[in-house]
Amino acid sequence: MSHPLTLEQEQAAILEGLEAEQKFINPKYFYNHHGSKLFEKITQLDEYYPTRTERDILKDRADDIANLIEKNAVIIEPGAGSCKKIEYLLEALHPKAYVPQDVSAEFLQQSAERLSNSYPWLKVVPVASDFSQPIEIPQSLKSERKYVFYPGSTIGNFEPEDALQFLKQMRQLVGDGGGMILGVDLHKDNDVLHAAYNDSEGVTAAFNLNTLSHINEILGSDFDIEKFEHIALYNNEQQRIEMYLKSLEFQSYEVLGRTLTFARDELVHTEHSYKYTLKGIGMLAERAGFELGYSWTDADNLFSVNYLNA
Ligand code: AVJ
Repeated sequence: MSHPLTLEQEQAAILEGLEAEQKFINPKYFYNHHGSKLFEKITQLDEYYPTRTERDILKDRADDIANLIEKNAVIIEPGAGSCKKIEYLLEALHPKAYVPQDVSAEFLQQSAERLSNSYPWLKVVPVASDFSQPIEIPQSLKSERKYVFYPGSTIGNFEPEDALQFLKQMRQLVGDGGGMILGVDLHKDNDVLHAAYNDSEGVTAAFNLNTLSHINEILGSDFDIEKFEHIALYNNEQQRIEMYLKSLEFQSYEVLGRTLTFARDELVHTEHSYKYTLKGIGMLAERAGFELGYSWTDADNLFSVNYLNA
């Protein structure tokens, strides 16, 4: 089941990133309580198109998506959190069971109970586990048709090779005849992307800087968020948003017996958010043992919801 890191292991992993030649902080440190609230705010910004665009595709295309999926199936959602997005599809898909997985056991339990109450006909089977562990499907559901639901372009946070490994795992999980519903943000005009990650209200900046507050809690350090600046730029060649925290001056900190220094203008990497073309999604799907069955997009081709057939 779950294998959370000990505090010492977690501190060591963070320090390793801060002592690397190219300093980095794992993007999972965006999401403490405050960070999750900030992300919620991001999803409501005019400039941040992915969340509302995906929602509209899921709502408008629910019946089309359902046409490709067998009724009374098992829908598995890795990193399901609030379990909100599956609701756009539940009536149309009419699965037998929904298996949301998340690291946060308590939050997951609450979300699962809310869903159970709203959909009395649905069997909700929450699985609290670490992301590094394979998702365990209850024995009683193993022989049913299985589909993975992975919305939000969360796959964009993986390096391409890791995205491939993840899809291969999902392919194995659903088995022959199963499939996957995958939300992926699309490669597009640089200005639109730039605005989405450099919003005028500074919410994304606060979200990025909050990682320092979060790791301060874990390390007992006192990184001064006033002395860092949010940077987000689109790398057109690599088709990814790159986010960094830039040190505004030379800084030195004593952390757990180590001395950490930041040069003026030094960048600490915090996130990659890869954008794909439909062709790229098709190639990735195939390498993972799926075939791209269908892609639904919005009228402006900002975002895609894809059905991958196992
Ligand atoms: C949750 C990973 C999809 O990449 O757009 C939002 C996170 N980072 N603004 C994304 C994020 C900066 C988001 N994902």
